[in-house]
Amino acid sequence: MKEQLEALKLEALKELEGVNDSKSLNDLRVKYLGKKGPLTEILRGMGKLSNEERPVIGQVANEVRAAIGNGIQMKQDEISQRELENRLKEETIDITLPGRKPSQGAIHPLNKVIQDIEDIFVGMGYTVEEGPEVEQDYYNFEALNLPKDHPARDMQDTFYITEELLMRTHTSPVQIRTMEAKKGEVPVKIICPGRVYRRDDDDATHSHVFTQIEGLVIDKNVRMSDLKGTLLQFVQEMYGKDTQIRLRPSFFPFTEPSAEVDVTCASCKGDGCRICKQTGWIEILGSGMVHPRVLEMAGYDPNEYSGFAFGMGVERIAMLKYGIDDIRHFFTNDLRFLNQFVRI
Ligand code: 2NL
Repeated sequence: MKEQLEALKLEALKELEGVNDSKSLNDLRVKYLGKKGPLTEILRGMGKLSNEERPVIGQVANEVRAAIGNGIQMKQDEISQRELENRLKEETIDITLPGRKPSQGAIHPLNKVIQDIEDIFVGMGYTVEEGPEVEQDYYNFEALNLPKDHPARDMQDTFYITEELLMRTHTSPVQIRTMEAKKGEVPVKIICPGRVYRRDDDDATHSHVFTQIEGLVIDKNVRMSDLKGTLLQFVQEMYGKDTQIRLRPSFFPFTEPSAEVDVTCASCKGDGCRICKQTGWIEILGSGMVHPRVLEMAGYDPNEYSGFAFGMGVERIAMLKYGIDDIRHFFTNDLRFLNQFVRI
């Protein structure tokens, strides 16, 4: 029986040498170590052995089983290793193919100018407020001292949605809403950027939708000199330290007095050129002291508080800054235009 077991071991190990894949290896395991295999059969017959023989044969049988088992395990490791190497070889990615270069995006010049203006005013202690583009008649006109029969409130110039709802024509309603929310508290020191809408025929300098930034300061003892100093600081940060301003008397229904603000022409430094129509000055914003009736309607006693306000068209500021000759460029999104602003 001992010889039988040794022969079985040799046969199994010899057959193992020829095995080269997982399936044949498994077949071999079943054949020699399986329930119906010769080793199991021999072990089952152990009961018939004498008491002296049983432990001797038992030990040999265990050794044979261990030897075959080890052989199978070593072969299994060898096959697994080879299969892994084959898979790695097959799945290798060719990283020598040149990548596709992503095209670089850019901040839209209009957004860049909005950010720059916001930064300048935030630096002076202002906060930024936003509000709805679809607005109530009250906030867009009535609260700004523009009653229903006012000539400056031409139906022709406004996109109406209903009798009471319209597309805002300026960002002033955001300022009215902010004042209302603060319930008479001071200081109010805000700028309001946003899209506004006017019924206009589009051309090189007009667009029915454009971007406005308005500013508002309300406190005790706010004077016209505060307005002038603030705007001077703004234009010098925006256009350079040697930029000057001049205020011309003007009229808005929501400010009194009102002033139009010019800056020295950046192209000719004030000498006169085509861009400033030989005047040396370029108009960039409208401004004034908040009308007492506007203060009152928004919940601020005009005998106690005063304020200044200003408004500018961002496209116009951007056109002057970057020498853009047609406002429609901002909305066409032609990449030949936009790509010029990748590094601003
Ligand atoms: C312009 C002129 C201006 C204002 C806007 C304003 C807002 C409130 C009260 C009083 Cl809540 N005024 N805003 C004042 C003066 C001028 O804008 O030419 N914009 C493009």
